[in-house]
Amino acid sequence: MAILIKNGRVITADSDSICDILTEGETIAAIGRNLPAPADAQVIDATGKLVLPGGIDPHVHLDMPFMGTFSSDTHETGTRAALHGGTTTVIDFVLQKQGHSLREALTEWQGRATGTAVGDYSFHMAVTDFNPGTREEIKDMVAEGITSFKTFMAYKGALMIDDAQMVGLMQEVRKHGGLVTAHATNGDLIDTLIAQHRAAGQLTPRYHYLSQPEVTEAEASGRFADIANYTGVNAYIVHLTCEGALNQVRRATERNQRVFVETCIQYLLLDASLYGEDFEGAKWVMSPPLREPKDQATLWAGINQGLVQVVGTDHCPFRWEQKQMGRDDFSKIPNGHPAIEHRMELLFSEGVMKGRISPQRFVEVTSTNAAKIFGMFPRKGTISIGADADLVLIDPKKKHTISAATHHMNVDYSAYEGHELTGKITTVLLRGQVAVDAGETKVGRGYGQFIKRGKVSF
Ligand code: DUC
Ligand code: ZN
Ligand code: ZN
Ligand code: ZN
Repeated sequence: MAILIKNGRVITADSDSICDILTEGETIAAIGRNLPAPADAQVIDATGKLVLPGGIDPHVHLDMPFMGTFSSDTHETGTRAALHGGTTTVIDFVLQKQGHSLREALTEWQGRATGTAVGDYSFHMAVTDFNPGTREEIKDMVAEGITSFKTFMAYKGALMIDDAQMVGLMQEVRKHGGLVTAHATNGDLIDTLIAQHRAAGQLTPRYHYLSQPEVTEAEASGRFADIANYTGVNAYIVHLTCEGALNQVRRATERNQRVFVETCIQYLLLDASLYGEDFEGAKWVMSPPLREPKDQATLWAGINQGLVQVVGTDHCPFRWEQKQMGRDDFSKIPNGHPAIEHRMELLFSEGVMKGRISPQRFVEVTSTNAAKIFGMFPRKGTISIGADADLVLIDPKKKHTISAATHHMNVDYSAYEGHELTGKITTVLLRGQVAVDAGETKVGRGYGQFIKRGKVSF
């Protein structure tokens, strides 16, 4: 089966030209002007549209047991929604249970994702209990194509590791050529502030935000960078939100250390004014919380300075009824918000169409950089001969409005309800198949494949 995409403006991280793309089977077979259509080819006219590499969201939590419930998108519903928004590959988090092995956790996640995912997926391994047994399993995970290891510097008692475990993990991961990532916030400091607010009867969602001030993130980001520098491991900070934390990364670059940085779409576009006096703010209770306009400005600048390489989502949706678990106590609100479906269109509209970032920068931060950092390049993350035919067509002029009434995520509210966007994704290909066209899903449950990953190639 071949598909010929004609006359699109084809954009990669290092090129921008009007041309045709021919796919053959699952991959790209030819790129050029006036390519002839093979007899069996489906022809798609992309005149006036942008053609981009399929999006990669390296930070999603699907069907994840967390804070006494499960995130509400399964691997099926979450990857389907992702496809509608041009994200063809996601990297989901496997969570080791403290006192248990990495293998047990991996088997559990494989059980939920295998044969159900609609879009392509991979896994990070979250190491929540680093001990002599876990140490032995690191090489096994790398052999499985799981080359990135997530750490939590917060959520004590469930997910957090201490600095002793962090050093040990980094040393082991370095030996095997992997990458260590961190949810870099100071868990002890946050837990103290939470306890103080609860003791004072300050229980609304706004106190979630006030329990995680900038210092909690800046301190942990600096500590993570320092320990990574000492061990020499490849390091990546997930969901970085604020100026203080990015300044720690800037400081690391001054000693010629490279620390990769991901921010998430919400930290660029939303701010803490959403945490009002009532419970409505629970929609945006996530960790870290939304920040200030000055932090948004720092993050946009960080993208253009090359300090922030990736824009993900930390997609971790909970239905409104699940959010009610924290109706009387902000610390019990399941942390997370839905975004997997709208990352690309939001960033395109607010970033590219408003002139904050170039189309090529857009491709870098939504796809190419994640493919390189997480060991999937050039199979994923670019448009080149032999690469997977994962392609996104955007009509840059088409306007639309985000609403829970029309989204595909399994959650009954939208964090971006009523946001008006310019630029609509019209067609998405995944491995040479039309996966989404004009709002309709064209591939089914189980079409998504597990993507084995290699080493950093950034
Ligand atoms: N933050 C969230 O908001 N949800 C999932 C985990 C996390 O770190
Ligand atoms: Zn080893
Ligand atoms: Zn996190
Ligand atoms: Zn997360």
